[in-house]
Amino acid sequence: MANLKLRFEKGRIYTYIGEVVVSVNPYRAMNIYGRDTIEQYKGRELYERPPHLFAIADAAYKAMKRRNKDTCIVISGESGAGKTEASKYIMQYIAAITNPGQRAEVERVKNMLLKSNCVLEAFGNAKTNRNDNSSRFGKYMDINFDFKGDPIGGHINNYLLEKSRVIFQQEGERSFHSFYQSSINDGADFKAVADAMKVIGFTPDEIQTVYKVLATILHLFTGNVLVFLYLSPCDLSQGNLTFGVVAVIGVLLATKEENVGKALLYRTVATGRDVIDKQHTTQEASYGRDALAKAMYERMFCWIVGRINDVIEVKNYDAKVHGKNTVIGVLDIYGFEIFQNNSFEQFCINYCNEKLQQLFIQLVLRQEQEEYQREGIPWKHIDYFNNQIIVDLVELQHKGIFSVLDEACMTVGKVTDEVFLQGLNSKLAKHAHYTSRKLSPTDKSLEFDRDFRIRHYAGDVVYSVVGFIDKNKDTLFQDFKRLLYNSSNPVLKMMWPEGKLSITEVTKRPLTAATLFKNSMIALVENLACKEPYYVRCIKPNDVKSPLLFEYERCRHQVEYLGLLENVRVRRAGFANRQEYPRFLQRYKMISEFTWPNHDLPSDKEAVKRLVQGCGFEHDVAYGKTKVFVRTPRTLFCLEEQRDEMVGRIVLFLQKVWRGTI
Ligand code: AD9
Ligand code: MG
Repeated sequence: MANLKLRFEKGRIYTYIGEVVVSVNPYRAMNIYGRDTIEQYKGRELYERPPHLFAIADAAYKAMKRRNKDTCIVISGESGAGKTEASKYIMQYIAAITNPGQRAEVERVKNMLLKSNCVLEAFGNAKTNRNDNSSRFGKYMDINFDFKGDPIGGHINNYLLEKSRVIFQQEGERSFHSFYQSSINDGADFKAVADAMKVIGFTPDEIQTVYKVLATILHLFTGNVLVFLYLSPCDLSQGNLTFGVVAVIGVLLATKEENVGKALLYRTVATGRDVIDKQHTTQEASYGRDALAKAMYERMFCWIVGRINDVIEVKNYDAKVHGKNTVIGVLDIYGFEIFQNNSFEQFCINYCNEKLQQLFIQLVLRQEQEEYQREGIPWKHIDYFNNQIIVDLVELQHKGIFSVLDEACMTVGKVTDEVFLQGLNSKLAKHAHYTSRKLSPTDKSLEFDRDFRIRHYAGDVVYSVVGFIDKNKDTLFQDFKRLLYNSSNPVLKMMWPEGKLSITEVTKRPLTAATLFKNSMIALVENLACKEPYYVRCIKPNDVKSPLLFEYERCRHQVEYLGLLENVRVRRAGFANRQEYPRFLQRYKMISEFTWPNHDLPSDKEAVKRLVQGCGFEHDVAYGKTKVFVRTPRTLFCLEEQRDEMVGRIVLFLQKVWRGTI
């Protein structure tokens, strides 16, 4: 903590724990990402330069290029800690160090990858009370490289967009940036997004359709549609539709005005052979309108991601000709968050963070242990808090919160959020990480039939069950799907293929939002686990976005729950640095007479032993099968200093030789 604080105050926002970069959000522009800094890190080993994101990016790149490994960079930390910014710097670094041959196709791919950020942020980020540019979706981007180490394509996976933001925002928050980029303040951003979309290759029709969808959503929430929903349906049947807004929506969606009106007020249902129009209650109608707005936005967002993927995907790659195609994956998700009111979305976001924390525990400890075993170095186990218990609480089959929620949603008849809460209370009463008011009657922070609390790895969060059932079922009336599918705008039609089904065709019950999200998280973790991981752990120094304030307690809490203490302990009990023998020799052979300029010992391992003995560092070093392990960084710095000195002397000597003075 003292170290992080001191470094933060000196503007050194990055610190290593082994190969993990800890980053403290500086909340000010730092002059450490320019071309000159990039040059300093390019091709260097991690410990040769001060801690930096670029060093991690370079390490991942080198592992990919030298050893043909698929790698991933996992960026985690709570909301506003700096994950998205870090992911962008990493991408910029990779773009800057690749393609020395300036191949046009590679330049194109790089440009697309960088430009896609701007578009995705416009549609998937929003101002929240934690972060002015908060990611409201999870993003995992693979960058594919050819055998030369140049980017040849990529792929983006997006995870659960917080679409409810389209219809409701907490006080002080905004909807997605895209809705404001036509106003004065966001004008410049609008232009950047419009340009980026053009560069990526969205056609003018596609771009127009995107704006039409945004406009439709705005119109759905103007007073007129609210009034409209209270009107007598006979106005509709008599063709009395004088309500401008519905007409406008008709034009925007390239469909008939009366069809829009009808879809908002009626539901077409098949009863046996008959097809009838059933009129909505006011409540149903307003539910339908909200669902329409959310679904249109989400569908459009996924479509945008899909279009970007079309453009960046690797084409014409023949592994037989070009060698293995390797990837670096960059993960930037929504961080752990606690708001005044926490709902289904926060629950999913926080569960996602639990999953990633679990992965960190497994990989950082497992990898370390495996390496010691492989190399035959003695190792004693270090204890840590394992959050698997919370992951299970959420995702376990039959017993977990998602299962209880799905069960409640399957119940026939009227299901309420309270029924769901009762289900939780009866199944989870004994769980150490779960409480509700019913189980803890005197706890005033919880409401009786509304709240439950989870003790997350990163802190306690009270969730309101209100809306869980609806958000999980995520129903959109078929009528809307048909309405959009039957639009004469081909782009819009394409977004809604399932609208093709006729009224009498029975559709399978779709998977619930929770199940879809759970499955996507499990797949994500599997994907990350089979790559060589690099970690960036972001810390938010204060809640007021100040560049000066290092709130000690706030940071201490994050250091603790991110598992950085255990991380430090593992590193301390283990070895700060390890290098393969030939590599170690190559770097330090000039500091020993036994190894300079070449050694005549039976193996590089023996030579390294001689070198280390000569320097008097045996007590701090262990010899594995293929690698030498150095316990403390100080030893490494000593070696580096001696090396620098020797290199200086050698240069002087050579200069003299050249001048003929020797
Ligand atoms: V969330 O979980 O998506 O809500 P992030 O992604 O962790 O969150 P983000 O990267 O968006 O946080 O950072 C929040 C803000 O902190 C940025 O908008 C910047 O104003 C500020 N920030 C973060 N990192 C840096 C940096 N390296 N240099 C300067 C930074 N400012
Ligand atoms: Mg973010």
